[in-house]
Amino acid sequence: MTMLRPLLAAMAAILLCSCAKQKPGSEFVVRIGSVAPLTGPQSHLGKDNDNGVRLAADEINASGLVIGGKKMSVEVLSEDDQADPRTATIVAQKLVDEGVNGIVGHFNSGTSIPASRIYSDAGIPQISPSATATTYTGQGFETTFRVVTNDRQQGEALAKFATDTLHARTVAIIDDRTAYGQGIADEFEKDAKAGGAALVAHEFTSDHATDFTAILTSIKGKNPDLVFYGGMDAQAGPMMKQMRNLGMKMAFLGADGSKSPEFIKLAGTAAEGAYASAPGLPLEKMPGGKAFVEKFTAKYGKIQLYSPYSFDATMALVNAMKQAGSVDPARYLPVLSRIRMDGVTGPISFDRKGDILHGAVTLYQVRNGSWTALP
Ligand code: ABU
Repeated sequence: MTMLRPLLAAMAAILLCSCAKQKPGSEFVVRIGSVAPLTGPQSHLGKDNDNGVRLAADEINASGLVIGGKKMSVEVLSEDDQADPRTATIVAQKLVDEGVNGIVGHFNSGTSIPASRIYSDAGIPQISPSATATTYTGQGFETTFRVVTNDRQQGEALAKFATDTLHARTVAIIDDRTAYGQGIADEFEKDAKAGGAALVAHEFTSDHATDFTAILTSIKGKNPDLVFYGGMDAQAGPMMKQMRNLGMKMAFLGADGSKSPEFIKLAGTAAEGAYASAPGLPLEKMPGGKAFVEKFTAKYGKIQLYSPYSFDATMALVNAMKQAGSVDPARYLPVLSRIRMDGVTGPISFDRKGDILHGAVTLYQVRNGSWTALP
């Protein structure tokens, strides 16, 4: 079946003919699907991703796009998957039926994974700017890529930081049972134990919860050196606040889902001192970071998390189309898999699974009300 996949994908692409549509004038349109939660508790993160795609499309269109000798423009088709796996498959099929040429998304691992089968069956390249769960690129699909470091690397860096830098000897873990939250928590747990830390509790919540008093009270009784949370800022912020309200003074460590300005807003003064990781370099150290911040903030306001990556994902799709001289997924997919490109976030190229090559991880702490990169 794995051997047949590329063939089936190519056949599906020909049948669906995701070629450029022509406008009433003479210009052709490249359609890029941008999928993220645009409503609900993660909408600030989803809109951030979507705005990164739109900024890239505006830049491409302003500079004049020619592919295979034809003047083209990029049209962004934004869809709201509500961070919900089932909704994700519905909007993925809708975009396939609309004949998109490529996908930037989805935002969440839990939505990117089920949607990736639909894009694979249709032969449409998908680059997630933010889904970090290892499963996403572990399914053997030729069409599945990401421009962020995965949770194997992130979990390892987090555990090493917990045991070697913070000298945590006992840890408690909470996760939200999503593909991302559970995945990163399991990676952290494995490596923290290997690093000599004892697990005193592993508790579960959901990506809709707001009250963590019961599980925090139970963890408080076990008095760990550190609490690790695998999940998103909408839960991590209130959780941090409730921890401090309960008099829990131990270190709080999250991963990229916690590392947003929204976390600080939700946790208030309790955010001070919290730790989190994020894939890649800090914005100020990204090769195109300074220029990106200026352009993005002027148009959309504060960067939340992954808009530089959704910008790069869009550029990677279009650069592959330019190099292939075609917007036909079957023609540009092989070029995308071998692409070498200097992005805002750093060099973009993929390994055989579709993971970014040479991905970094950075640790941060909230200091004086902002996330500050640690040396
Ligand atoms: N990587 C954190 C946010 C998105 C996700 O992987 O679910």
